[in-house]
Amino acid sequence: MTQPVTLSTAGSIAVIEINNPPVNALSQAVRQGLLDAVVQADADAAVTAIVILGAGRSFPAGADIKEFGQPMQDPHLPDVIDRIESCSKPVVAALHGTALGGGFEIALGSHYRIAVPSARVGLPEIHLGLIPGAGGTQRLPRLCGAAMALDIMFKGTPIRAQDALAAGLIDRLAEGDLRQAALIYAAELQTPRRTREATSGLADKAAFEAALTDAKETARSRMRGQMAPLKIVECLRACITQPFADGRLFERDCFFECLASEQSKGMIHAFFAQRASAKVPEASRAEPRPLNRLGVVGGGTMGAGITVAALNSGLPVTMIERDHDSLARGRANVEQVYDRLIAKGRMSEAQKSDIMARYQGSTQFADLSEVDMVIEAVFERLDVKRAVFEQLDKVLKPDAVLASNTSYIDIDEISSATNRREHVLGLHFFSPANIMKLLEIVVPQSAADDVVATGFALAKILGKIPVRAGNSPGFIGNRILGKYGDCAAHMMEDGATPYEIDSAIVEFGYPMGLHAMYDLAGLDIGWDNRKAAQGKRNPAERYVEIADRICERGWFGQKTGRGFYLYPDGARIGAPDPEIFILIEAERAKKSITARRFTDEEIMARYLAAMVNEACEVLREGVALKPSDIDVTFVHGYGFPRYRGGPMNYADSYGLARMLDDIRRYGQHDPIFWQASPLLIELVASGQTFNDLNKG
Ligand code: T1G
Ligand code: NAD
Repeated sequence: MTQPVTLSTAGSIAVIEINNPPVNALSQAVRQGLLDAVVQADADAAVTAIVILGAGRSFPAGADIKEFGQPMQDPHLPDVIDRIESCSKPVVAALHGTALGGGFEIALGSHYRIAVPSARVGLPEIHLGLIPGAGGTQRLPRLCGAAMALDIMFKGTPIRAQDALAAGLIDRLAEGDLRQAALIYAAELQTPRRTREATSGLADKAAFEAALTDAKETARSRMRGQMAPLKIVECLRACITQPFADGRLFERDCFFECLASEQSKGMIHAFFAQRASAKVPEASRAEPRPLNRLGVVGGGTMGAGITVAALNSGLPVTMIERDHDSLARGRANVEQVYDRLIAKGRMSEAQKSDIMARYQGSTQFADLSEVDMVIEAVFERLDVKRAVFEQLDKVLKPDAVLASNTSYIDIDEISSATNRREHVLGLHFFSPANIMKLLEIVVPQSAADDVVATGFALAKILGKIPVRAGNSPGFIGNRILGKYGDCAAHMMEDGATPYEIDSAIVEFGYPMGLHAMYDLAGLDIGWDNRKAAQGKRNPAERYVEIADRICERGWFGQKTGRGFYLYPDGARIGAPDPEIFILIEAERAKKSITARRFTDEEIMARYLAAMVNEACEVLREGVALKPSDIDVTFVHGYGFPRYRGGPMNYADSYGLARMLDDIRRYGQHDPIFWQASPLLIELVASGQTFNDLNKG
């Protein structure tokens, strides 16, 4: 078995190489190997300096996240790093790939840092509900001050080597081979330089304090309810008020507090769920087809967003619209995104024209004859979509992939308009498509494996988080949204206001409430869908008409200045609308419903029970392959708070038996709506959890 850490010498320089693929995570074996190697090299009189580097694609990308949740084994990383820092000989960390978390903390504990220009460094622990726990909160501010340190730890996004150099976090950029450059650098060095003794970043106390105050406000306003950001602020306060050793111990306590929290468990679950959602049977059975040129039909809200996402990823795009006016609007929708970035100083005119050089617009479907994939985003009407697919069938090359961005329509009803059904799938983006990370890849039975694999390949190119969904009405996300949306409508008709429901949802951790989200997406989409489903609805099932009444008035949300909320003068945040209260009261009166009070707790219990119960049906029917795919869908597409891991992870912590009891209790008043899913009943009976299903 290959040793995860090797020690060799090049002349008088000791080289410690970490080799634990794929990202050199700092597992127990790596920590032990590293400690042993450092002690040995430090004790070796022939050694004048030490270089630490990573084999393969990267310097260590952090602690081994897979070890979290198990008892922490010795040696602990902070102790290993303290030993590196106390070496009597200069230690150089040689960085490439992504030196993140504990990996960057090793670099900060080393005396000197050299990196290839493509390297990136960062402390992304906040994305796992954690704080840097191996000295990062104490060493980083000593080098770059509080403001930059907080920026790095709060954003959690890696910074480029050049920027790290400019901030004094890296001492040199390596030209050519990193190992060679590091050996040359190490040979020049005489003495250790311990970061724990650095003071440059602590000098300006007023600036430090000001940064802490701002950070506290940011934590409260933009990371509402999250523990880790506040703990980071406390650790930086310790950094400037206590000796290094005490600050480091304080950091350790805060780290373990975060590690034990439900929030961290939720975010670690989300980390692995996101990686698991990309592993689908089709992609393991077939290679994707070439994807060098994209076509997009429709330049409206979604077509333009998809075009921007593709252009941003480097793909050339041909957009097709019905007529020249619509095409001009489509191009304007695309350019508007870049013009806003230019206005904010985040893009230059030159960069915009480089990107737009890969854009082509046309009203002729024949101009799609060379594309590898087409994504259709025209009106949500079956007849319009079928007409488009008939034309695509005539002009596309034989191995092109055809995709629809439909929100609800059966993919089979679209693909049957062609003679190449096996080349058709659904690619359901979320608005705004150039921002939202989720991509629901809808797999009809007729789709060929390599077509599905190509959908997942596109997700990787666009930097999207893919989830495989079966071809069932509303797929995973919108189907489940339909259910908890109905639950919210029931509560609204029974006495809760849309604003009370939204405030309970926001309190739970969502960025916005359900009715505010409806107003943002446009109430007309749901209305079109309800009208289309009218004939198919079970007459015995409860139907709330409040939203229909609103739409009948032409109130479609933000785009019409009012919906559930009022948006005076184009406001982006809505205000409660007195007319909505009157409208709801009238609907209650029609059904002789006496309004009653709903607590936030009851609102969320019903809301989440409806969500999870329908999610069980989605699982039972195989529309989703595993519960964690549903978690990924709601965290990255519907605003479910990431620190709760997703609805299925949340349900496991809430207790499936308790949720089943809730559903059965609600079912006493509405047995049709609240039919407990047989899968939920089975899991409770067998004492299993959704996480057991994830493990397969
Ligand atoms: N531990 C264990 N496995 C990891 C891992 C880690 N830190 N990072 C990645 N993997 C696995 C991942 O699950 C996947 O496995 C494979 O590696 C490739 O990853 C003390 C406490 C490095 C930017 O948060 O951000 O240090 O699916 O598909 O898109 O203060 O992975 O193939 O089986 O994501 O090229 C802090 C997390 C830890 C970095 C590469 N570090 N990783 O992205 O590949 S906490 C992080 C990433 C910490 C200290 C604290 C990304 C990446 P599989 P991938 P990628
Ligand atoms: P939109 O009305 O903003 O844009 C539709 C565009 O399609 C219009 O510009 C129209 O000119 C064009 N078009 C219509 N018929 C055409 C044809 N035959 N050939 C070429 N272009 C044609 O609609 P949208 O919101 O972008 O929705 C498009 C699709 O995406 C729908 O299926 C919708 O359900 C789905 N979707 C919408 C959202 C959302 O939040 N808006 C989210 C996900 C999916």
